Amino acid sequence: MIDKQALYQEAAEAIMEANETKANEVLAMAKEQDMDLLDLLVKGYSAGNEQLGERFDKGIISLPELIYAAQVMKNITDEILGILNEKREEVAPVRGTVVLATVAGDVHDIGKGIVASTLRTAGFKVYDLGCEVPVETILEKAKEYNADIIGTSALLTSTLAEQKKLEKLLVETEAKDRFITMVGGAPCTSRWARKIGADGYSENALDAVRVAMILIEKKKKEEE
Ligand code: B12
Repeated sequence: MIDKQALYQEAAEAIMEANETKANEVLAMAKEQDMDLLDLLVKGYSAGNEQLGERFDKGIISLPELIYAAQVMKNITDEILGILNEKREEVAPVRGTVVLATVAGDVHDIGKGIVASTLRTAGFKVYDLGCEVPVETILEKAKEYNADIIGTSALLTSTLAEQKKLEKLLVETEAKDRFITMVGGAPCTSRWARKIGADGYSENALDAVRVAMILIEKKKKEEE
């Protein structure tokens, strides 16, 4: 029996070393021991990803190295989210419908994928529109799927403005009252959310579930 913390550490190291083989070996061990894979993703691989960002920030690693390691992170994230999706049983009744997207000009989609997964686990129906999605498409899809919540992810300071653009579009098209909006991504803060008129913000995927539930309940009460 391998210690959980040791496996989290191995997972983090696999990402920092951009070692796909090691990343897969850790996942295989975790599966064998029937570990919670979402925990492994958040506390293990993602922790390594965070440290990777810090190293890139400090100039310790170059952009090609970041791209390579990020691909390992992306592959293992997709693998884990795939397993979790397969395992997930339909939870009835559905708590609400969420449309999620990374905004236009932004390719960062690892965090959004994790948010999609935790929301699904909590019983939300989630439509993940992918990355680099223009606000017009986000709104169109939210209407098509009759979403309760629109969640946008932005990882670049330059693409944060898209979240503001969405709020503006919602007001201009008189759709603001119809949808709850949530924003996230590393440069995002609760202050930013308040400033642009978004209804909710969360720093991580677990908190996103808590915030989504509170906002849905609040909306239901208002509609009663
Ligand atoms: C991995 C990575 C990449 C990968 C992305 C791969 C992918 N498929 O996603 C690659 C290598 C492609 C990449 C490219 C670039 N990157 Co980059 N990248 C990162 C890195 C290291 C990690 C991001 C990540 O995945 N974090 C892990 C996840 C789990 O965390 P998260 O995304 O924050 O998500 C969590 C929360 O924010 C929240 N959340 C996220 N979304 C949402 C949405 C909602 C609705 C809610 C409620 C919550 C929520 O929950 C998530 C889970 O807990 C960050 C550094 C960092 N520390 O953020 C830089 C970083 C974001 N990148 C940066 C830069 C500059 C770039 C490039 C411009 C580099 C370049 N010169 O080309 C390009 C941009 C390309 C583009 N047009 O988008 C900068 C941004 C600086 C800035 N302030 O604008 C950072 C901060 C690195 C740095 N310190 O300089 N990058």
